[in-house]
Amino acid sequence: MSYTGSINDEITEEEFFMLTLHGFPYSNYYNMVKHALMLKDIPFVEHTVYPNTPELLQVNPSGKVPAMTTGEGTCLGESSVLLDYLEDAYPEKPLYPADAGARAQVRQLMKVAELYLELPARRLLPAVLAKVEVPRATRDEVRAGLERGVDSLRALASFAPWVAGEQLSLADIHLRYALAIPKLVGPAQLDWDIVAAVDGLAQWDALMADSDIARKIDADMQANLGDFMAYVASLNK
Ligand SMILES: N[C@@H](CCC(=O)N[C@@H](CS)C(=O)NCC(=O)O)C(=O)O
Repeated sequence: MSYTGSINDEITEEEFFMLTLHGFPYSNYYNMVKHALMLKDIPFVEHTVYPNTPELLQVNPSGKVPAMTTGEGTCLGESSVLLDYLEDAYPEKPLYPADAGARAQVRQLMKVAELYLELPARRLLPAVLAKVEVPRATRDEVRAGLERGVDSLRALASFAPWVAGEQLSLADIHLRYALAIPKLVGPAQLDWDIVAAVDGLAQWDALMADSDIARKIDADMQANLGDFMAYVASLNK
């Protein structure tokens, strides 16, 4: 299975020597890294490539999106690793607090968003994309799994105005794009709206959407929809 659509699937010489984000703009994990790159004003190029393709496997052995090549010969995978790399390599405009305890709380929010909100909801994503119903037992399991994330978010988030307090942090960026999956599958499969389920989340979500960076990422995402759906269709052939 390999997708060959109207995408730039060759790594150019320019991309090889510049920090490059590999993946596709419909991907929420890709977008959390892209958002951090833009917020930190780091020059980068985007290489559009879909999961598990030979081009992506060259730079990320798991075949998952996103991947990053640093321009100095280092290939990296896993979004949280890419985000930490950016903090280490580009310490100007930090997106973690300086205090160790506050940093750990930001990381805790990121973990909670990934493990207990994004990942349980992702189980329903193929069915939502294919517009088919999921068995009741699976939906109940996912809904129960999401409750852990929602309870954690209610307890940990301060929304004052950012999720971890007065400073915008990686927790905000991570949560915005992790939430994309429960926001999509909740109404479609669970008759449930996560944004309404947590006090303060709707206002925070609107605040996060109200920036030039978020608008650019959302526009790029919509522009990629056709290509992404062609990739999804190619998986079922
Ligand atoms: N743990 C990975 C998850 C990334 C992920 O699931 N990416 C999706 C695209 S949004 C993907 O590559 N899916 C293809 C697959 O799982 O084979 C990360 O944080 O980077």
